[in-house]
This record gives sequence, structure tokens and C-alpha cells, in this order.
Amino acid sequence: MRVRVIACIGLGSNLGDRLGFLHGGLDGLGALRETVVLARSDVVETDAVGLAGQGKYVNAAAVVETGLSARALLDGLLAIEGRAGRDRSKGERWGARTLDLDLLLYGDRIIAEPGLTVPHPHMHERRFVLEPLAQIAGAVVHPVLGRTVGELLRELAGEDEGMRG
Ligand code: A4P
Ligand code: MG
Repeated sequence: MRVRVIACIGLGSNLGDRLGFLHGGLDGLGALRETVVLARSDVVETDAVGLAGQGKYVNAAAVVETGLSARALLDGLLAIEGRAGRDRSKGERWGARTLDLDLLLYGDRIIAEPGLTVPHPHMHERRFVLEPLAQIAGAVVHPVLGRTVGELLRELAGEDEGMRG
């Protein structure tokens, strides 16, 4: 039997029935085989980062325990996105989307393969990722940066202060 791993997932939506898509995504995680949702964050509304002129997002995070490999888990996330009507052939990168699921952390594993980078390369720069994740996984350590999710969020807050001042 495969060792079970604690993984962190980020969810976002900024098109259509945003809350419906987000809750559908959370339910979809619970329906993945060999996977149990241990915690879900609150849903937060956030300004879009990236392309200008996008509507606000709703974001959330989840912690799961899974027997799936990182690759199989990502495939599951992409299938959930697909069921939410996301068509990758259309939207621009970082553009509006009905549902986006990112594999943020997969245990303490560092993975750099075609189509799969873990930890998610932008998670530590993004308040919309760290804020919900810190609610449920603040003590989890980022295996590359060696800092907890809570610390990464506080460092981001410090940078914001610096930029304002
Ligand atoms: N991929 C590789 N590693 C991963 C991983 N760890 N998790 C590959 C998820 N996917 C991973 O993904 C492109 C490909 O990345 C996938 O097919 C998968 O094989 P994508 O979701 O189509 O690309 P993307 O989402 O357009 O790009 P990226 O860089 O993943 O963008 P993000 O990080 O998903 O950001 N502003 C707010 N406020 N809230 C948001 O949620 N989201 C984005 C998108 C931009 N601005 C936002 C938000
Ligand atoms: Mg993505």
C-alpha cells in the first residue's frame, strides 16, 4: 500500500457562479479516490493578480490526505477543473477562469517534472494563496524555503508595508 501523504490545494474562481464552482471543487476533492479532505479554509474574495481588467476572485484552500501520487492527484485536479467547464484552449494564462486548482504542497516533496512543479512556484508570493492556506496549515513547512506557511504570509505582509511606506 502506498504511503499516505498530506497535500495542500489552492482553489480559485472568477467567472460565473464563483462560489458554486469553488464549492464544487472542494466537493470534487473529497470524491477523489484514496483521498480524504482534512480541512477547508474559509472562502475569501480577492483582487485579481495578473492580467488587468479581470473580475475579483474567490479563493480557498484545502488540506487532503491522499494515497495518490502527486501526478495522479494533479490529474484529478485537472479533471475537476474540466468538469467546471474550464477550457484551456481558450483562456489566456493567468486570465479569467471558472475554476483553477493548484497543487501547492505534496508532503515535503520537491518535484520538477514536465507539467508538474511542487511546491507550486508562485505560492509564496501570493496572498490569495497564503491567506486561506494559513488558516488551516499555518505550521506546514515549505520544503524549499524552509519557512512555515504562516511565516511566509507574515513576510508578505512585511513586504506590503515596505512598499506602502
Ligand atoms: N502544473 C504544474 N505544476 C502544477 C501545480 N503544482 N499545480 C501545470 C497545478 N498545475 C500545475 O496550469 C497550467 C499547467 O500547469 C497545468 O496543466 C499543469 O500541468 P493552468 O492552471 O492552466 O495555468 P494557469 O493557472 O493559467 O497558470 P498558473 O501559473 O498555474 O497560474 P495560477 O498560479 O493558477 O494563477 N488572482 C487571484 N486573486 N486569485 C487567483 O486565484 N489565479 C491566477 C492563476 C491568477 N490571478 C489570480 C488567481
Ligand atoms: Mg493553475
